[in-house]
Amino acid sequence: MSYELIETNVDTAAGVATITLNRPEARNALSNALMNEVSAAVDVFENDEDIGCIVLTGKGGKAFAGGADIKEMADRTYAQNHKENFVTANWERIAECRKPTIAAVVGYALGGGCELAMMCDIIVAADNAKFGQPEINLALLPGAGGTQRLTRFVGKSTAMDMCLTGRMLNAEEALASGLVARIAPADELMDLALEMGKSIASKSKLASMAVKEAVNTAYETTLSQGVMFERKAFHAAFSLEDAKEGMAAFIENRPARWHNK
Ligand code: DAK
Repeated sequence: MSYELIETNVDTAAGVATITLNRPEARNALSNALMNEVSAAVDVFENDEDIGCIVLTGKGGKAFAGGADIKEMADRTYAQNHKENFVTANWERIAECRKPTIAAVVGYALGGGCELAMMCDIIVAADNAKFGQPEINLALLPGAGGTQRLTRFVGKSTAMDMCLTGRMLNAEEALASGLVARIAPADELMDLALEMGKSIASKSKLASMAVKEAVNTAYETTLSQGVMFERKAFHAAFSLEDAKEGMAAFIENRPARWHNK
């Protein structure tokens, strides 16, 4: 598959695929065409049995993504948004990916860029990262889940601060608030993300998918319903050959060999 606005790379031995947003001259602004390519790449990697984790990053060192492409959006009308239901599937595709995803954020993750990072399962950030929802400065508001996901990550007060004033969180603040899982110097971030991806991909892929589904359920339901979901998933895990293998390998004091069954 060939792309114009993203680059993809697969480390077959590690089981990790990387998608790199590739419009550095526009701070990787998320045009519709670019998002279509991201979506297509996720389709490919989700269906590739050898891939256990997808890393999403941005090229150029200055931005993960500066947001949706403002130049492309500027002439849209309410009627057009309403008619076309301007929440196109390509924006939610990464959130719907069943395999684990990591956003590796160097520089700015603003507006749709922050929203795209939050659609991934884990965010890791360079020490120069800046997260923000500055749509208010355009007299807009976040349109790809920002008000909802950010509030769940950082709480109401910080989400309101960011969305109402446009203030950005730096990497340390993002780490402290729980938006980000780990931070690293900018030139070491991809190594960290790929190492995490390799670690995730080295586990049973079916078990990873079950974990992802269960953690995400915490965002969609009450505690007791979520615990019930987890219990059912836990019970079902015993039907996996991999779970039998994992426990046998522990008892026999040897490395496990996953068959993803
Ligand atoms: N869109 C288009 N072009 C952008 C851009 C963007 N979001 N961000 C940067 N660029 C372009 C700049 O226009 C400039 O282009 P030229 O002038 O060279 O042609 C080039 O990238 C370099 O930008 P700067 O000179 O500004 O670079 P700096 O490093 O000084 O600053 C920056 C980088 C990212 C801090 C700054 O460019 C900036 O503030 N950008 C805008 C940030 C912003 O307001 N983001 C929110 C956009 S609204 C939805 C899905 C998503 C969304 C909504 C709905 N649906 C599916 C319904 C999301 C909305 C948004 O993200």
